[in-house]
This record gives sequence, C-alpha cells and structure tokens, in this order.
Amino acid sequence: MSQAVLTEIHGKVGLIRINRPEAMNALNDAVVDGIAAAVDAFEADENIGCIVLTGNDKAFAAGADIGVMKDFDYMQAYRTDFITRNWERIKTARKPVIAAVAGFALGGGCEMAMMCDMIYAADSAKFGQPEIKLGTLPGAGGTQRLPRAVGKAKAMDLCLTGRFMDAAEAEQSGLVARVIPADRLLDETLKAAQTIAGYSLPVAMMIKESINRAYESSLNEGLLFERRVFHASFGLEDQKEGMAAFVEKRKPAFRNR
Ligand code: DAK
Repeated sequence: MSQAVLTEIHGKVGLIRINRPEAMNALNDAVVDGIAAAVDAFEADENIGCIVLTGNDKAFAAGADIGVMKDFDYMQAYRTDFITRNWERIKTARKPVIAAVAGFALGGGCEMAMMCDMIYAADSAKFGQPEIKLGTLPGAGGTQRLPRAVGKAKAMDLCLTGRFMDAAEAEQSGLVARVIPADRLLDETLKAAQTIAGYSLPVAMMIKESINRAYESSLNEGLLFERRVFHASFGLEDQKEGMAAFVEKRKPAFRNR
C-alpha cells in the first residue's frame, strides 16, 4: 500500500504531500496521523524554517473520508475522538505553514487549508463546505474560520448551499493570499517558503504568533501583545544583525537567535 503522506525537504522548507489520489485525497486516520507526524518532524528539525502542505493537481483534499464516517454513531465518534486527535497539529505548529491548494479543497480539506497560516491557490482550485449535502455540518472549523476569512454573508452562502467557490472568488473574498497558474503552484509556493525560511526563524514565529493574536483578542489586547513581542525582538542577535547589515549595505546572515 502506498504511503498516505509523503515528505520532502527543499532547502530550508519541509514539504508535506497528501497522497491518496485514488480517493481525491480524502482524509482518513492514516493521512491525518501522517500530517501530524510530518509537522512534528519539521518542527523539530532546526534546518527547517517553513512548512508547505499540498495535495495533487486534482485535489488538495476532498474532505474527510465519507466511507469511514458513514456508519459512525455519536458514542463511537465521541469516545474515539474521531479525527479530532491530530487535526489541530497544524494549528499548533509554531513555524509558518503554507497550504498550496490545487483542485478540490472541500469539507475537511477546506478546513485543513484554513488551519494553515495562509493559502496559495492554483487557478484550478475549488473551495467548499458541502457537508450540508451529506446531512451534516462542517466539524473542523468551517463555520468559524470561514466567516472570519470571507465574512458572514459568503460563509453562510457556501455552507448553506454547499456550492463551490473558484480560486478567483476565493482571492477576492480574502480566503487565499495568491492565485498562481496551476503548473507553477508548487514552484512559486516553495519560492515564497524559501524566502520566509531565509529570515530569522524566531522573528517569523513572533510575527505569526502576533497575527494569530488578532483572532483571539480585542484590538487593544492584540496591540499590547504586539508591542511586548516587538520590544522582545530587541533581545535577538538577529535584530542586531539585520539592522547592522542594512546600515553596512550588506546581506544579513541570520542565525535564528
Ligand atoms: N471521502 C471518500 N472518498 C471520496 C471523497 C471523500 N470525501 N471524495 C471523493 N472520494 C472518492 C470517490 O468516492 C471516488 O472513489 P471511487 O468511486 O473511484 O472508488 C474517487 O474519490 C473519485 O471521486 P469522483 O469519482 O466523485 O470524482 P469527481 O471528479 O466526479 O468528483 C468531487 C470530485 C470532489 C466533487 C466528489 O468526489 C465529491 O463531491 N466528493 C465529496 C466531497 C465532500 O462532500 N466533502 C465533504 C466530506 S465531509 C472533523 C473534521 C473534519 C470533518 C468532520 C469532522 N472533526 C475534527 C471532528 C469533515 C467532514 C467532511 O469533510
């Protein structure tokens, strides 16, 4: 049997590929466990400064595996902590994580992409929360993260009609950071990830943490958090190096401390 998740290292970037092409990359335990294990490994690897999560050209992931879920009852789903266990591992990653989405990102696939720090979409990408067609609702953040990304009106429209949204609409509405021609998606995403990984890792982590604070706090609390982290950045060797390099008109050599 082929591995449900493949990993590669490209310079300072860890790439995770969901690999169930026969099932449109539907997310089962093997996939979600594999993603979590890969995130663990890349987080622990000091050489890695950014993580990219992708699928194939047809699907990022067409949702949780419907065949696995269909006969579950409440007690079984609750007691086995059904696919909740490892789903949040992406969310807890401290290094930046980019989702590179081509083809379908539906249901749990769309939710998993939204757990990443940002989404780069191929022009072939299609996003949706079609759970209503299956007699259920988004269960991994779709009703919460989607309205924060695209606003209440469009989130209601997508979740209640189950329709798909193409890459252009996803970019217009703020779900995705960039749309890239499908044949260049991975190259362009890896290029951006290498850029991020070339900066000071603790600074990238501080920026990620500060932006995520914007979703968890009032504006004043968020600004206070940002100010404290900003002040703390003056304790970094990389801040001394970055500013000295600018003044001396040379490239900085960040050492992640
Ligand atoms: N699960 C299982 N198999 C799937 C699948 C899925 N979600 N999506 C596609 N496949 C399989 C198809 O059954 C088919 O298998 P074979 O018949 O060849 O064996 C193969 O992939 C190719 O699919 P199609 O023949 O359907 O291909 P088409 O190009 O015609 O259509 C499609 C592609 C993506 C539009 C269509 O397959 C489709 O509508 N798929 C289902 C999309 C969907 O409803 N997704 C939402 C699933 S519910 C939670 C976390 C997450 C969730 C819940 C809880 N917790 C943390 C608690 C998430 C729930 C969901 O995602």
